[in-house]
Amino acid sequence: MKEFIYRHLGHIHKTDGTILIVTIWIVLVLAGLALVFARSIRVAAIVGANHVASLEAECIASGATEYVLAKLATSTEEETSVLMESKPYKAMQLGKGYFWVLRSNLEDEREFDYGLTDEAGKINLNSASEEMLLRLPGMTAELAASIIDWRDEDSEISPGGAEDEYYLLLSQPYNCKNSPLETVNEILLIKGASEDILYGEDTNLNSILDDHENDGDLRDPPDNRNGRLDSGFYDYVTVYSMEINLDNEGNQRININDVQARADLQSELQKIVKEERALEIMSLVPTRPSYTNVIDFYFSTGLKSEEFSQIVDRLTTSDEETFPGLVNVNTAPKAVLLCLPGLEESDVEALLSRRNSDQGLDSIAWVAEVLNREKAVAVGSYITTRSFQYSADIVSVSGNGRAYKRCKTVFDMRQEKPKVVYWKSMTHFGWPLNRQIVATLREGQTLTDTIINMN
Ligand SMILES: [Ca+2]
Ligand SMILES: [Ca+2]
Ligand SMILES: [Ca+2]
Ligand SMILES: [Ca+2]
Repeated sequence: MKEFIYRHLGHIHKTDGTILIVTIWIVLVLAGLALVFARSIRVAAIVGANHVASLEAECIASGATEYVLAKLATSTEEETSVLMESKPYKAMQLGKGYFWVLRSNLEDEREFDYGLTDEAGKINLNSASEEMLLRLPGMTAELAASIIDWRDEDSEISPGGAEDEYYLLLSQPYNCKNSPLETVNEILLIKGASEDILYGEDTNLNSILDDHENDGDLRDPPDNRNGRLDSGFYDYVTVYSMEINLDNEGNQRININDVQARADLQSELQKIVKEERALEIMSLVPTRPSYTNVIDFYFSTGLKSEEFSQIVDRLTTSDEETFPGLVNVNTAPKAVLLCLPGLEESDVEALLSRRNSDQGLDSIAWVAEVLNREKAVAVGSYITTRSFQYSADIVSVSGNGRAYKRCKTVFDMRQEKPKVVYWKSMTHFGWPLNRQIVATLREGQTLTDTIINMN
């Protein structure tokens, strides 16, 4: 009996132990599950919050695009310089977030610049001559020749260039385009082109010498660690600049090479000078004129500078409806002016110093005053003082600093209502502004002027 009781008790104890262990396991498993759930809910919450932040940044970027469109739509002819001002494009608050319109500062690689970029202040890859392309910083003879072959209709290979024969033998073959480039980045498809040539050391395209762009091979990109930003020609080229061959009022111009237009030219002259003077000028116009451009007309007829500046907008030497790629001499940076045919460093310096005086720049007449006859006529067919296309490098950030977006948008103002002709996400190039901005927002603080102005 005793034995039986002991055995039974023993059995009871054993069962208790098992229950305890099972209970502990169940508790452990439940606790584990709770932890797993908590974690996955936390992850889901973070993912959700990040998604919301990402949408917020996207909305701010769209808002910024509308803002630029509205600015362009309400600007008048005289106000185009206002468009270039940086103030309205720096840390603009929209909802809880912010946006910037970043502009490459070609003067100083340590300071950010903001505002719209004038596409007419660049060299147009579709209309520039090989000689002009060759003058771009970092351009190679091979690439310049290949750009010409890429855009010309024929299949004749120019020296150093490439047509179908080259492109069809690539491991991923494609045809030579034989028509104009539609985007600047299309250049990367052309023989001899590379991101290295196009962007140089400025791989995040902010025109600032960032730490990783000046540390040699330590971090990407490889750079020469010389303390200077050796950038490519990306900032100096476009495919968008295009102007209409109408005067500032939208009227048809007088083609001074058209024999039929003599009477029109004379009456136009009489609007600005006395009849006697008009006849004097007309006596110098040959019966079959063939002026290279309006600057050629200016020198050939001995017009006075003030006469020329009053009439130049009314004149043309071409029946073409549009001119692709005219360079706006009022906005083009030095490197672009240096690409104009026949100009030397000293000519460009003279142009820049005259331009800085900011007087009488409303027509190309001022260029004819600064350069000698030969040089002025040589550049006369490539220049303008008007711009119809602007681009905006928009950077937006959510109010909590958790997400940002960057996009490049090109606006065309040839019609009454400006329109977007190009849009591309640039977010993959990374956050281009000072990191302190994002860090501050992440800490839940608002941006102070000190942080906004940090470079
Ligand atoms: Ca071709
Ligand atoms: Ca950079
Ligand atoms: Ca590096
Ligand atoms: Ca460098």
